[in-house]
Amino acid sequence: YKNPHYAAGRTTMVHLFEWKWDDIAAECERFLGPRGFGGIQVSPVSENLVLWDFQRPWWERYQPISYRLITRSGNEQQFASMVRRCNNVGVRIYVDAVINHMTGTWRENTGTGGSTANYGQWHYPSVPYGRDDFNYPECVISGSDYFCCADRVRNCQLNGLKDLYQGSEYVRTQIVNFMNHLISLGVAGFRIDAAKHMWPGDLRVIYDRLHNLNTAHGFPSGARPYIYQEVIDLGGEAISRNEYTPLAAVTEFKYGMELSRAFNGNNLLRWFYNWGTAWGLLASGDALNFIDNHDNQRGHGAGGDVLTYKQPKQYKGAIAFMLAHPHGWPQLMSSFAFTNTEAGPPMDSNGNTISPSINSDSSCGNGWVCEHRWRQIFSMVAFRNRVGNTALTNWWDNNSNQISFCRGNQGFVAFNNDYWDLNQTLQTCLPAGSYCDVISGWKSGNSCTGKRITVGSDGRANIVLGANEYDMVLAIHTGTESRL
Ligand code: QV4
Ligand code: CA
Repeated sequence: YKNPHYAAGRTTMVHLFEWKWDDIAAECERFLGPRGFGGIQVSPVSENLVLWDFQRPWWERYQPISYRLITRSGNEQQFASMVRRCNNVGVRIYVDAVINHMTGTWRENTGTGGSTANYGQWHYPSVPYGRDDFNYPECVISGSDYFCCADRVRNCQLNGLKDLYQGSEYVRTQIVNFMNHLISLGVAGFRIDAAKHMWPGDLRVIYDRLHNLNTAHGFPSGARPYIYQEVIDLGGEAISRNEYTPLAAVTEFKYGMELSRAFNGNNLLRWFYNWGTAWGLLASGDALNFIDNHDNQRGHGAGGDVLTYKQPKQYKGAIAFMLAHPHGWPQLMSSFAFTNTEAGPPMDSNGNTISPSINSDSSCGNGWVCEHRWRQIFSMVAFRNRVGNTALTNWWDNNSNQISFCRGNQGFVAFNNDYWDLNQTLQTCLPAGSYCDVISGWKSGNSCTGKRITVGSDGRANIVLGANEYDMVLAIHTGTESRL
């Protein structure tokens, strides 16, 4: 369950938060496929409660009312067509599976596909679920429960969301059928929402009943779904993520927190010379790494204090470090712009999501940030694909916030988060030649629109990164996008 089953040479997934299925299919064909992205995490696919009381917040999608595939992102036919079109261009789809609970409010009881529920009666006729399928008697998880009481974290309600009893054979069957239906449609795996709130033993039973990935979508025979479990474990809680790593991969919240702290100027980049398990990170193969996610970019979940698109220079620095560094499987965030932390995606007065528009410079409009279309970010996806499994070597630092390192003889990256310039002759490990920096610009014919770096026969090159430059990163690599 720890292999993302990316198409050959691909390494990175992006969370297209709240995107519609038709728009994702188009984005696979026009951008993500050609640019070498490995996959996409999509927002929850199961029918959810419509919450006009809260002006259709983004979080209504975490309140399932049935397992019908009909949401603001589209219907089942649109979902199936998206998966097919994305797989056809080498981009995998991972579904955010909300299987811990159902809805959490009694004021509204209609779903995005017209299903109804009776929250007070534990009644979800479109599955169907009834009272016996939920943990009972009811209790709600409190803040202190996380530190004392693993059983309450798993058997009580997260935010009052009706808590399913995964120990039941009937409940397991409904969940497994839902997930196997998605596998038959060609998805490559799942994010397990709120995994901490489910018993590892129950999850193991569910995972082991999942079908192999669909060979008609290009997966090798016998391939198991990629599963990454959402467990926020920053230490000190009753539940440890180590209870989940024997099952499948786990979301690594420490990754973005530590890098955000450093790129925010609250820790020195020099200390990252041994970034990895020495810092308490999960083993590389267990980790789904990211800087921000849809929760912590807006103060939900593990909370704020992470870099987001709102601090672009530091954010691009942290993302570049993640993509240049060999540890773990990276995930990028692609957001809609927000000031209100509860607000849903750009929508019309009927609550229909407004599609991103694509500007002439390839950026997005209509309120969509599309971080994945920022050149400094998608160029580093290509960098990571290029350097593959090569080792990190030739770490250099100035005892402060200027660092550089090589990835084998394939790639070189430098960072300057000091308030003074970097101007040094450094070992790039690359074959002698002329390269275009893929951060300040791109290769255009035989010239560079940004910096040109000349690597000598000893592999060394003069590297300049001014403290006041637009970006704090410089990256060069072998392969057509960089080498002249
Ligand atoms: C409110 C009260 C409750 C009360 C309840 C009764 O706060 O005390 O019991 O009403 O009706 C929303 C509201 C929340 C409301 C709840 C039920 O914000 O105030 O409870 O709905 O109506 C997202 C949002 C939540 C949202 C939820 C459901 O973040 O705010 O709750 O969706 O719509 C922990 C977990 C971790 C979790 C994280 C947020 O360990 O697993 O909190 N992260 C995942 C998702 C996240 C999602 C959920 C889990 C739930 O990433 O996006 O929560 O599916 O750290
Ligand atoms: Ca639970």
